[in-house]
Amino acid sequence: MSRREDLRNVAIVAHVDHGKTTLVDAMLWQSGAFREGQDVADRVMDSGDLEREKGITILAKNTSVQLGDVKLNIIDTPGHADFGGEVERGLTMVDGVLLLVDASEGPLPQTRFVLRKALAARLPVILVINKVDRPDARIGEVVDEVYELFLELEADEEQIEFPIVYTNARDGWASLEEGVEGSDLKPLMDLVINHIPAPEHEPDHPFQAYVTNLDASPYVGRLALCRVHHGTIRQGQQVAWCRVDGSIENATITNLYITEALERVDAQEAGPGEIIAVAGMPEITIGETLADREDPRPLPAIEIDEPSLSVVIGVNTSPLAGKNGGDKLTARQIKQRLERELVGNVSIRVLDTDRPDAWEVQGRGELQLAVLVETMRREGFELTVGQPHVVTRQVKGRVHEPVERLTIDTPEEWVGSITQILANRKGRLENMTNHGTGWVRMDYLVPARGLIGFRTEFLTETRGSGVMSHVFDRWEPWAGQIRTRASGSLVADRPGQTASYALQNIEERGTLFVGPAEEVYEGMVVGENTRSQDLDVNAVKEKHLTNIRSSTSDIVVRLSPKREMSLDEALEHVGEDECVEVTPDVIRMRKVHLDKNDRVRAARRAAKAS
Ligand SMILES: Nc1nc2c(ncn2[C@@H]2O[C@H](COP(=O)(O)OP(=O)(O)OP(=O)(O)O)[C@@H](O)[C@H]2O)c(=O)[nH]1
Ligand SMILES: [Mg+2]
Repeated sequence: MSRREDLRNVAIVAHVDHGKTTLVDAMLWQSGAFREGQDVADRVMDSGDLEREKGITILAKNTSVQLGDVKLNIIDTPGHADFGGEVERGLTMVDGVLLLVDASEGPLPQTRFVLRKALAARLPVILVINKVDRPDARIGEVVDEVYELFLELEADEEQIEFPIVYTNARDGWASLEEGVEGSDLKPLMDLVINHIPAPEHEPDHPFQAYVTNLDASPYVGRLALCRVHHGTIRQGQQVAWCRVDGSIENATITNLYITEALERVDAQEAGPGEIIAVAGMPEITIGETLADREDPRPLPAIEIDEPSLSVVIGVNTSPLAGKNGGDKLTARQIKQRLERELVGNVSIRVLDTDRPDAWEVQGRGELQLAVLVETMRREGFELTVGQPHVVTRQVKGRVHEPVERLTIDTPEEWVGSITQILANRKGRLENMTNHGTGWVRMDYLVPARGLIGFRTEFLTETRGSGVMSHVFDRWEPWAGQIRTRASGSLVADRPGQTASYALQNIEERGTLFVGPAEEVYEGMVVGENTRSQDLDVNAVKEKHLTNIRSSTSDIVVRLSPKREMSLDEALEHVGEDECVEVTPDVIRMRKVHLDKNDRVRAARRAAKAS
């Protein structure tokens, strides 16, 4: 085996918001990737529209910095559990990881997930304790918790001997000693070069590169992002393209790029260990291998975790379809768009349903599916999206369902009520730690089903102060019936424009999702009923006019502000017999069956079936 001592490939992995992208930013600045005074956005790697809006990373991206003679390729991965597929793929490109842990929050569910994957791939780990500047930092405890996590994940001795570095990514410094402030990130960069192994390759091995990601260029079309494992590739070269279906085709590398800081630059050739982007194969997809024409050796496909949640996405069937800004309304357009998504997004699946205008889309979680729907909505699609369901599978003849690991941080006073709610949702308390700060951390295993709609209830219960996160953990036998939402819906009983007077009466029943002068239709959910059953309401009734007509009487009506629901919230909220109408302008919740009689009939059928 030979080593490329002039190269290092590392991925940054962590729970959401622990500071990965901020650290990459600081590394880019300090390695001179930008000119002094250059206008660079904060967290420049989070370049997608939705990424900037939500303040989270959604797609893994690679960048590089030059440290003396060594080129360091860095893969910034998303920390949100729903995008775990991106992390799993990112890990196949690198020779080690920086495991980032927030100095106050400590290891959380996604920390466990990414560490488990890194250990399984036998990648060396550098522990980065970030945000050491936080006033509530508890560095010593957090380090202990990380050791415990390694033990729980059955790391062997070699793996447990990881170096630790303490950082303040926001101010851009690292230190090898706890409690000692550093001046720059050099200690971290040196550690990376010394501890992360240089890429290894066999000098006589025929060329082999593995496709782990896709991108598109307006000039050359589809780009395949690959890690070269062995051999060298040149611009214009003929290669064997080993496809996922097992076939092997000839292809020409029309363009070859490597990454320098944030730029993709033309390269004449690239050698073993390098991360490259190539063009020339419009249908290339993730998991394929580029190999030597004379001696093609495909690499085995990476196994990534199965989807655990599904939603049905179909054409907008509401009476207001086409009136809210959408220009992509047909089943054919939706189908083509979903097929396109499949190409670059290996952690989702699309299945046919018994309807020609709706498809079942499976993914890792509500946010991942919501991001897809949100992206489509911005492209001008109108859709009907059903309630999320868990994906089940048969194991030894028994139905199994996904179980999630849930971590909750909450002020002490709400522990009782949260325990109660999670017991109803079939959660099992695994561990409870009282930090002595008035806050308690609880670790649960809960069927994924039990978490649908939980976030809203949890936030209401803790007056918005609680923090929760969860990630897929295992498959377990079906846990039996779970009743998730305690409240019913307030359902409009006729179409028209909402009137303040009518809404004022309805408001006494619960919370409104609509304000005055909004278009509604029969079967649309206009609010949440405090009671558990649904209630049909007239939201368009005008005040009965008296003889003396007062034009101001309507204005005097004071309504509490309606509850605005984002797409993810709406998806969490809707019940079994409800769905979400998604258009570029508005998001509405509605009954699957809009007509009252149909609804009653469907409910009777459902009751009989269960
Ligand atoms: N106090 C403090 N805040 C930090 C530090 N590093 C990052 N942050 C803040 O933490 C927040 C999240 O930072 P990101 O870099 O987006 O975190 P991330 O890990 O990339 O998040 P995801 O990609 O969504 O998983 C931002 O508001 C940062 O400013 C730090 O060292 N100290
Ligand atoms: Mg990030």
